[in-house]
Amino acid sequence: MTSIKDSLYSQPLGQINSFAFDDNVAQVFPDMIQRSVPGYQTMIAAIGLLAERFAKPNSVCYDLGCSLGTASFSMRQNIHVKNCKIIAVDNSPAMLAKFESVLTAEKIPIELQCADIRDVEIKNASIVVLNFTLQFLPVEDREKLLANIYDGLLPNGALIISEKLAFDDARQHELQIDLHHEFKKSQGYSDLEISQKRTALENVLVPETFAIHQNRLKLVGFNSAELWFQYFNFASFIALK
Ligand code: GEK
Repeated sequence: MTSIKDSLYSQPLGQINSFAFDDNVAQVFPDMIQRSVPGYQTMIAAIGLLAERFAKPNSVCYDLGCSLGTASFSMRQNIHVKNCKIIAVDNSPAMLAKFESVLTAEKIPIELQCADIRDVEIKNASIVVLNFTLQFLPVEDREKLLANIYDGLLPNGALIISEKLAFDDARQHELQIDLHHEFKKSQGYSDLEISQKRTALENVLVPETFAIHQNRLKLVGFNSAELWFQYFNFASFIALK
């Protein structure tokens, strides 16, 4: 998807509002996520490979917090089984409008739902993807969502979660944040952009440690949850039912 360059935080802002997935963000989103999330393309490509492996005939693949649909398209490209559909959910009308504008009818249909992922019923799922979405839910709502996903997954189904991580050790935590900022600088973001965006995301994106994620996944029933990718404080894990 072609994208306008993200310069939303390039000028000094008198007041920095909390980050929201509005029209301005949707316009620049492909550029923003690509230059902000180390390894984003690698994770998207792997979601395709995982969908190829886990998607079952006559089942549903969910992309929760789909934004412009990059993970959905990667899944669709790689699913070869019959009678499978993708349900892509987001509560940002701006994101879904852009997603819809590039959506074509193909063998594996992609159904868009404008809804809060906390209200979506997960049913007959062979694979569920939360690619950088869980981090935006209040911490107290995360367990219920994951329990709902676990219940809706078929036996041997997979949940893929990608998240920004926190670290228990203070030195490591600071180091990883600093390395991420270096990554953003290498992608052309200025110190001002990095610092204003960080303020906007305060209390909106709440990272947790991998141990917390892993314990929660086990608590709701997943008997196996492991990291498959990490680049500084950005990681992706697979939980198996
Ligand atoms: C990708 N997965 O490109 N209900 C529904 N959607 C939500 C909710 C919620 N409660 N909270 C946040 N969102 C995508 C990238 S972006 C990640 C995901 C990022 C949506 C929000 O509107 C946004 O589109 C998405 O989750 C998070 O693979 O920007 O760092």
